[in-house]
Amino acid sequence: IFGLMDVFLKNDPISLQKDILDHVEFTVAKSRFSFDDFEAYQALAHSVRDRLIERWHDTQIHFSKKDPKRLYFLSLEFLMGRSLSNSVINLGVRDQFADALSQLGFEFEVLAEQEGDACLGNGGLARLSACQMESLATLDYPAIGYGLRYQYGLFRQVILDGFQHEQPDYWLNFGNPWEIARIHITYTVKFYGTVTDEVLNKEKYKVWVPGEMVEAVAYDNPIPGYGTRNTIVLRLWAAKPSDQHNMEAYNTGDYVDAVVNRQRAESISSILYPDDRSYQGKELQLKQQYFFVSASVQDIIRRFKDAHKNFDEFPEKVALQLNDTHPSLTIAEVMRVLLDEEHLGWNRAWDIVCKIFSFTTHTVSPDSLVKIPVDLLGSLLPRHLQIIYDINFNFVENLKKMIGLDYDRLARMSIVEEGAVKNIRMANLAIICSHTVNGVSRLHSELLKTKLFKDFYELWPHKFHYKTNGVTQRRWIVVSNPSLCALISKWLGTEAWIRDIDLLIGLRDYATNSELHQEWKMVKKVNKIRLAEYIEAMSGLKVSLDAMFDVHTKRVHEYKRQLLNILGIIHRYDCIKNMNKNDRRKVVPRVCIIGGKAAPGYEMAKKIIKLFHVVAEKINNDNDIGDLLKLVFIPDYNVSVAELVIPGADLSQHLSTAGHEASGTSSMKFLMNGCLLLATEDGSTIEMIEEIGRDNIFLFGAAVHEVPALRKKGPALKVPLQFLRVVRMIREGHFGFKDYFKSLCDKIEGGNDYFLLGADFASYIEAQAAADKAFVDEERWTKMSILCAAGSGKFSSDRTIQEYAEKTWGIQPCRCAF
Ligand code: 26M
Repeated sequence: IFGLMDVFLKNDPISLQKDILDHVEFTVAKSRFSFDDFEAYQALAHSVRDRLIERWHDTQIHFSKKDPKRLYFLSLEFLMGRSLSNSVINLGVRDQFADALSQLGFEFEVLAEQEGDACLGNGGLARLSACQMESLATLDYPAIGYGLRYQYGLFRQVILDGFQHEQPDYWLNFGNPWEIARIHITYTVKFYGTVTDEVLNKEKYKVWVPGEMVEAVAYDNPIPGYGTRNTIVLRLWAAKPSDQHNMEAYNTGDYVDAVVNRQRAESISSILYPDDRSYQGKELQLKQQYFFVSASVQDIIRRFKDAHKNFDEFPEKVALQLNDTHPSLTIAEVMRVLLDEEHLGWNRAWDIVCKIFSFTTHTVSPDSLVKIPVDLLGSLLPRHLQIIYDINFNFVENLKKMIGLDYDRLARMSIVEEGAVKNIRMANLAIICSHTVNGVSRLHSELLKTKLFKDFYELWPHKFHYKTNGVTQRRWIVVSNPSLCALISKWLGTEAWIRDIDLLIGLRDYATNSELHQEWKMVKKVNKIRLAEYIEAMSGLKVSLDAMFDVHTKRVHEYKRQLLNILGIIHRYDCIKNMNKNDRRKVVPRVCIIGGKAAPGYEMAKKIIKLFHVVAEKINNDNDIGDLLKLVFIPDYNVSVAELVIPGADLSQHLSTAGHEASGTSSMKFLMNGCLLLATEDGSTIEMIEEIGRDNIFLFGAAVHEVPALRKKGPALKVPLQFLRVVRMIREGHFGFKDYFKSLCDKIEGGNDYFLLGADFASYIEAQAAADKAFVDEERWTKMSILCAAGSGKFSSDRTIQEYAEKTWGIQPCRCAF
């Protein structure tokens, strides 16, 4: 079954076994006659890594030769998850490795489970970055990702007694075979100090004399494309002490203190900040952002200068993508380097800056726009503050000419927010200096234009665009749902959809084919069994495979309304309790699965997690209920858990109050896996309705334009009696912890219900009933499920990336020969 090509490429089972055993002996340093699963995983990973390195070198050489315009994707967060399965699939050697391993007495799937997740991000934004990197590689774009190599990724969530506790995620403890330390690629990053004037050839220049220096070391993470030799890189920076760090201390003779102090430099890249959605002006976080920015900009400029004599061609060769405002100091840093180090002069430097930046925002809420206190910025980065002031001065002067002396509007648009504490508005800086501002769905873009960035839209309508998010079908079907993958390829008669997702639409032709229905149901069953086994291993709970697996997994946030789900569950429970035996027989059994992390400081989100647990405790132990309703909380939800949960879901919930979810991307993964959606008309859901049709999704709730009026009603807002009843059950201690949940109840009653749970409750319950009704009609359900997957093509990140490449970045594929 293995061809000559495999032998030629040393991808035949014999060569692979030799590689693996060599790594067992020389990399893992174990006897090749005795090693356990984890050691086998390590050796396997290193064999894969060797192949990644080969291809990556070829890709680098090819890019250097062709010198195409490159995309630099700057993000402080990447949620990569595991690498093994994705890598071998994209390299096209999965079956060869599986075969080699089985001859050695190991099972590929078992070894793959040994790998821990790389969780260098919080949620949607970070996982999107990972999907986009994979699509960039697959579509042969010359791109490089830049990020931070946090020692501690996102906290591990542990549930004790129903409460969330956070534990550090020391993911590097057992080594990381997927990175290559580039100890010779280092840059010095400066902090603090003063700015002085200096004269050179009669021109005045600013010189920044730093007070502290830290070294940035590159760690390269190869990202292989699928169906191509191209392998691009995600370069992550780690901080290490600089030899020049605080020389003073050595001179004063305090040697031991000086060495200990040096070590503190490493803290800059030590921890990922958990999303608190309100920037608190933490110095370490700003330091982290600049550390990342400075190292990346030095690397980008060095690479450009290696191939070019001057900066004339810079805008034709470099595109910088800012993933939200977190990396927007890059703008000031590029200005600084071009002015103070390359001596280009303000006009030329500014001209270049205006041509190279594009900015994507991932939020709808004005509160989450990052502001940096001027004092903090001025002390840490004195030269950058000057540059930002200069950019702002020019901007405001020009603006006055265009809009006149409308002081309110000038104040709103200024980069500097005046007030008791002066702040730098990073979003304003990013919009002013970028040629393009992208939203992440059509609805999001409309909200940006009419609300969040209205003033800027009116000034520069041509800057505002959107690229609806997408996810990669390689990870979210091929890796995570092999049975569905095989089924799709069989019915389409080709595997080409793995690179060309539009082909999925071909499944529509078989939407009522009874043979496909049988196979489709089998695939879902296999995945439900896998999920049920996981649930039992984790919680001891046995769940019925006949029940509807109803999944609600995402970061816990009030706007995402996990609370609405819980209230709905209580309502369902209450209804069952009040039924007679006969009616109970008609109830559609459900397994309600919730998973997600709450930010450590987010009190209300943590209460929601606890509420789910107390309700689960009561319902799961109620003998009247049995298999009719079971509640499961999946702890520590992350990428690898998602890969298991999503394929096994019958129904998934996306309940954000309309106008609050910029896009949402998990819904896309569920859709691709033939899971039906119960959702509000928000974010990308609106575009999904267009693709799959209104009949194939359970919609509910107020539409975006109705939300303001509902909110305005306050205490006069009509809410259904059932809603009041379930809230009262919590309030009166039906599930215990009466006092603890008081504030939670207060927040959704008596006109305080900002996210409109009461207003949407009746409609939510109706949509749930519609889902129940559809589920018992197996043929109808299966048809809907097929149509969901068939219509999911638009939501591939391949489409998103192609749009960015063509319309925003101006880059072309640069394919390396096989
Ligand atoms: C803030 C302060 C301190 C530390 C971290 C943060 C922070 C980090 C990430 C704040 C927000 C962060 O991400 C926002 C985010 O994930 N937005 C989501 O982006 C997805 C991809 O575009 C969208 O699908 C979601 O709708 C959007 O909520």
